[in-house]
Amino acid sequence: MSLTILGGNVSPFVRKVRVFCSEKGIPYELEPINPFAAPDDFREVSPLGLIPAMRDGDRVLADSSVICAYLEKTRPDNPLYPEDPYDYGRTLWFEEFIDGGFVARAGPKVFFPLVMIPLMRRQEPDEAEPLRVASEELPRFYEYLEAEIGDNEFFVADRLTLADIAVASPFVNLRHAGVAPERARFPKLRAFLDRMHGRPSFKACIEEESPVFGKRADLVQD
Ligand SMILES: N[C@@H](CCC(=O)N[C@@H](CS)C(=O)NCC(=O)O)C(=O)O
Repeated sequence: MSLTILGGNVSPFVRKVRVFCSEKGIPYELEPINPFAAPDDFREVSPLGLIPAMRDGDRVLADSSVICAYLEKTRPDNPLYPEDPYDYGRTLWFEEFIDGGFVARAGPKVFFPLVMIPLMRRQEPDEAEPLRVASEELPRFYEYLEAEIGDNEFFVADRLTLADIAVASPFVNLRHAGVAPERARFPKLRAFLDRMHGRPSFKACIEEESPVFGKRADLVQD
């Protein structure tokens, strides 16, 4: 069956699914959808009106977590969910920590005001509040991730899983916004992000997005 992912490339949730497909070797097409100006029939595929959604032959599904879970069952090669029940649970936990906790703050409070609103309104960003959030509210998420990655290469089961993809994805948005965890304070998290963003799966997304969304990326201190 031919797989289509519906959504805009700069969404961390769309990127999560695209990287997941790429790491598993699943071919797909990306159908660009702007969720804020979606065609009328988009809600038939995504009843909440959110991206990503997916078409697989005549099957449709929405939500990045749902889509990844479905793809793992229908295309089991190169598994990205661990077999062990606790490792499996921890993989889902990291996905939730990021999607439900971190992105809920970093997206609307940092990425949108620094990147999306200026692009849409063709104006310079008002930096004060998003940079305050970045320096005062995001570090507690970094602290947890720094402790959890420790000296490991991956978050769970000593191998690449959906947990690593879910964690690394929204940090691409932060990088586009010129924001990253301070290397001196969060060296293990930064090294993890460098490794993940250097994988061909993430690199392809970053190279595709950067010309439009990555104008502030040079502000990130290396
Ligand atoms: N839980 C959903 C979240 C999807 C989501 O929030 N997508 C955003 C883009 S990053 C969206 O479609 N926003 C449009 C809106 O809020 O109307 C998932 O994992 O797919």
